[in-house]
Amino acid sequence: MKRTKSDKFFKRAQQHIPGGVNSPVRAFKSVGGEPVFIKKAKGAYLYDVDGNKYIDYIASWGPMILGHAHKPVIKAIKKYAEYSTSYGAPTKLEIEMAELICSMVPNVDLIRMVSSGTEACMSAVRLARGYAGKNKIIKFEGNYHGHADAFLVKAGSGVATFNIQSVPGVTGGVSNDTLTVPYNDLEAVKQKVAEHKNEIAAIIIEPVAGNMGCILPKPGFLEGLRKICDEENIVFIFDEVMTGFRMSAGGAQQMLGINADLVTYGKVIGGGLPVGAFGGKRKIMEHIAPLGNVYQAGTLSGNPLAMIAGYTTLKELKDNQSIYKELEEKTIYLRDGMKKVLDANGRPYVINQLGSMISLHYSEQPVVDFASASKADIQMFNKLFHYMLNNGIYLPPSAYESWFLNNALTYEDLDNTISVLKDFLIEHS
Ligand code: KE4
Repeated sequence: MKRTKSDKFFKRAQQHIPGGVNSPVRAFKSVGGEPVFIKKAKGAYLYDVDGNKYIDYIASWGPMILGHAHKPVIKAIKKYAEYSTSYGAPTKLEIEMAELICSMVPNVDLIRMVSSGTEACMSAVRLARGYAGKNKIIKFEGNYHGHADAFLVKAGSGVATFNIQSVPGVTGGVSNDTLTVPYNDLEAVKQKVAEHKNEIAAIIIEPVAGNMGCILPKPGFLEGLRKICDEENIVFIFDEVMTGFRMSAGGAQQMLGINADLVTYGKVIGGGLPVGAFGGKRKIMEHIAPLGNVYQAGTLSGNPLAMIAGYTTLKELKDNQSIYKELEEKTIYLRDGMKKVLDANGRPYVINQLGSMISLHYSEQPVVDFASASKADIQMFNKLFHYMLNNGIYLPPSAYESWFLNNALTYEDLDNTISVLKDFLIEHS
């Protein structure tokens, strides 16, 4: 597959952009090779600057759940762009967005808009600390909550991809207040809580992990965390930046039947424009400025174009919840098709899937936490990544990422993907 223009753009990009990219995971550092520069996208397909077409399993790392350039979203953005792009003053649109979200997700009385998932998670943790009057937080190895200092301790996504054990610039003072335990290990959490009695303000978790590949919570794990938080007066934060509005209209809280105290959102909530949000119980959210003294702010929070893109996306998801069933059926079809060719090939593998989140690991053991995800054959994944890319299928460029399906994918696209996997396995058996 010819990618001469991409290669040329990558060389030029590195003149003025660190690593030639504006987010590290895009750089192909872990899978090797050079990134593809995208010219446009439509539905389930990306088109690069050399005119190559790819079936898209990244969906911009989650947001494009309805497919790229979804007509109602584009139409709404074009309309609102005529009214100017930002005011820095409250608008009716922000009220409608907050009302829509609170009507879709359980257990959120008040919600604050921000411009990224990092901002949402960072603000939720500050709020939990301000509300509880305690300093430490527990996060899980391999979970990624954005690049705020407190989260860059044994994080997933790009931090795991680049195997960065400790991030320069994150001070000991900050990392001392971030306690980490293995995902799915309830006993380890109980022990950590006992070691730090009355010091822990919050437990923050990806209720379905997506930043070390897709990893499901074991039965009873989240329920056990809920019980610990109730008993120990700890704020339970669901990081639903990835799962929110993707697992179901009500996100993981609704799908898994667990109530968090605070929930963070991103990705789908903005329909591809920069939006994050954090929300939860009134008694906690009332500590956020200007109601309370936990300060949080943002010039472009609630930006009208981002709001209308997100509102249009969420409204379609709320009014057509069959989309979630369609997406899950497509993901299960892909899972079962891949299983069939992988079983025929005989090489050990694990596929984790829930809803429209899925990941493939070349592993002989179940992948239930960061340690087991790291033991998988990463090199084999990297070979698969490039084989797929050269055959017009764009997977996330890291073994430590979930794949994201969008509802514009057809069963023909899925069959194509399964067939290319089969060819790969024949060539690499
Ligand atoms: P952003 O600040 O990138 O909008 O969101 C941070 C974040 C928070 N929480 C979860 C569960 C997330 O998955 C993310 C961001 N996800 C990564 C992909 N795994 C973003 C891709 C990137 O870093 O470019």
